[in-house]
Amino acid sequence: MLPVKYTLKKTDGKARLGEIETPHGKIQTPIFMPVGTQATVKTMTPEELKEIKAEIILSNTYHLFLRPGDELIAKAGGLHKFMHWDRPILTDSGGFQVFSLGALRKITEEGVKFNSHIDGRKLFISPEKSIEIQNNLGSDIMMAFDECPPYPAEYEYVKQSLHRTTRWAKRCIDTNKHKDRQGLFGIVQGGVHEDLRDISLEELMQYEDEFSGFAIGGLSVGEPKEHMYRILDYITPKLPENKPRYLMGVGEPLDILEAVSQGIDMMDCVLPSRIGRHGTVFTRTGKLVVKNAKYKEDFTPIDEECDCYVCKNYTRGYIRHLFKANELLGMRLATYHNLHFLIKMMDEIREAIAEDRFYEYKENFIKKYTGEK
Ligand code: PRF
Ligand code: ZN
Repeated sequence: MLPVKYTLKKTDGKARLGEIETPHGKIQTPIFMPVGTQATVKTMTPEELKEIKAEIILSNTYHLFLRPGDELIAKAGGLHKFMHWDRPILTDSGGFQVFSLGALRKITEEGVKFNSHIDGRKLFISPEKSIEIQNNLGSDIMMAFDECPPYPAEYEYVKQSLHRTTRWAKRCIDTNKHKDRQGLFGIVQGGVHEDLRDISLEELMQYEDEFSGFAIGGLSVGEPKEHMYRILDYITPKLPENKPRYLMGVGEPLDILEAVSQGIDMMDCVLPSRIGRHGTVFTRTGKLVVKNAKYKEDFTPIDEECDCYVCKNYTRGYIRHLFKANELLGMRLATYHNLHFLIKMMDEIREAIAEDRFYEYKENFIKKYTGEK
């Protein structure tokens, strides 16, 4: 029996309402997962994450392996205990982070050699090593160690790379020593090519029974939006119906709506917290740069329609002042509101699917968000 179980509760078109059971509790899908790269969702305490109803967070193998080290975290009793978060955690495998951070890296069949972005140390991560680290962290959901080719990339390269990702996935399955308490997701690659996406999925399906879910990787890496939407439309409906479907690294409200309408169940992105720390906030009528001078004497909340702690108690003018004065509270308030915005949006999406009006919800949201008449 796999430790992570998916129940499909209802569909509305291709959109899915479901529930995922993990060793640290249940989560309702479709869901957005805040990112806590360094064993912390930047600026947020776990209590605050619970206040905004975060159900699961994501963390990173690559960063925690480099610092403080997965063995130290194992000594502390695992990642949940170490960071004081008792709800589900998903860990990314390190593949993507090695490729996007390590300037100097060498990929071979065995794994990836790279230099630490912190102190330049020569390091090596293989599929086996990635799973050993994730086993030490004790996450509920582990990701297979994959290669995410850049965009653009040669067709032949993407093809060779996806075959290697399949071989690596098998090695990940064989290494997992906590099959009873840590689920493993396979990652479909293949870039912007339909035929390559088919091959990747078909190869991974040899191990269907060993995977607790399937992710779509290799998107949102700089390709035009139409490519991402085309591939999502093409491949998502082909993923197994009885397992969660996770689109990696996507968190723009409009992309979330598109992904859900193709049948995606899980998403994550650093975007809401990152833009928040730089003074940009989501509102129902689009993003707003609260740092801008035009909000100097604006004593209304970030978003009139938002019922979060920040919008109930603070004004744009005050938050702008905090950013201008380089006060840390500005970053905290903006992050809090942005994460609340996406989590609330997912709540509304689930309610809309339950009531067979998701596509109407999507259309209304887009109209308002983009200012279309
Ligand atoms: N692979 C892994 N993590 C990821 C990606 C991927 O392709 C992406 C692509 N958007 C984000 N995070 N392992
Ligand atoms: Zn708010």
